[in-house]
Amino acid sequence: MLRDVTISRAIIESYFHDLLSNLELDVAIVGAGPSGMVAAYYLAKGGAKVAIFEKKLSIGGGIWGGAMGFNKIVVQEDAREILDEFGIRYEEFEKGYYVADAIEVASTIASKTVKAGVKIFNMIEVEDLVVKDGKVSGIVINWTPVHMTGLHVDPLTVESKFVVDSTGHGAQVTQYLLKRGLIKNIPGEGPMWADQGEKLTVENTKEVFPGLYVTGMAANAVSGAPRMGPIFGGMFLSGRKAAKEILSKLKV
Ligand code: 48H
Repeated sequence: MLRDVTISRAIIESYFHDLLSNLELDVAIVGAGPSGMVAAYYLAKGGAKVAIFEKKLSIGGGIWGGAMGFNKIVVQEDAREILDEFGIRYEEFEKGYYVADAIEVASTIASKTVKAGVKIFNMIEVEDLVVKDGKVSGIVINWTPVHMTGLHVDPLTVESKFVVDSTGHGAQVTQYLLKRGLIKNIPGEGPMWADQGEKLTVENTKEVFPGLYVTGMAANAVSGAPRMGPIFGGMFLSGRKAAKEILSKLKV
């Protein structure tokens, strides 16, 4: 006979084992959108200990709805090799424009990222940063429902050598540094210009404060670069660039 309490014990023990073993990380990624998951995938493949903290119940960020709910995304030539790396199918619409199914993109990236060794914690919001001696050295986490209900409940802390702000349009994690006066300004993203937006997303993927990287739309918001609409190559390339740079710093 199945015992209800054994089911509960299995979940509690397994979950808290994962939480305890991810309290000290090489890299804590905030946000399980395309740029955050791709960064985590390449970091894990490179041997880093990495976890993603996602405030929503679902992972995938802005991938699922494609554009206006038409669940297709476009990827340009430069990023096609990342679709290939993940084994995501696509069709060439015109030379240099590849179209993929948003559901396949989100689910495949998520699956490969988890299987590469990344632990994804959903329903956990990063509500602040740990900053010591002028360097970001961890994240401050709380249950998303605590934030939603406005309950006064203190958070917990995760230590990490690097934090990646992959929170999308709001650059929510970098905002915590702005609020504390540790960085000067976050201009926010500019109006739509796909070509420039894509190039600048990758260019602006960088360490914006010691220990803190920005990827994807957060990189655009922090640098005031244009948005680009439903083309996702820049998000993938941004995640891969952050992973590459962080891996080389971890090795040093
Ligand atoms: C935990 C958090 C927190 C927090 C937010 O928006 P995303 O998909 O982010 P990107 O940058 O990887 O991809 C952007 C892309 O989806 C997009 O919006 C594009 C290309 N837009 C172009 C345009 O012109 O509009 O994912 C960010 C994730 C989400 O899942 C959030 O829930 C999560 O971050 N998040 N998680 N703690 N404080 N803040």
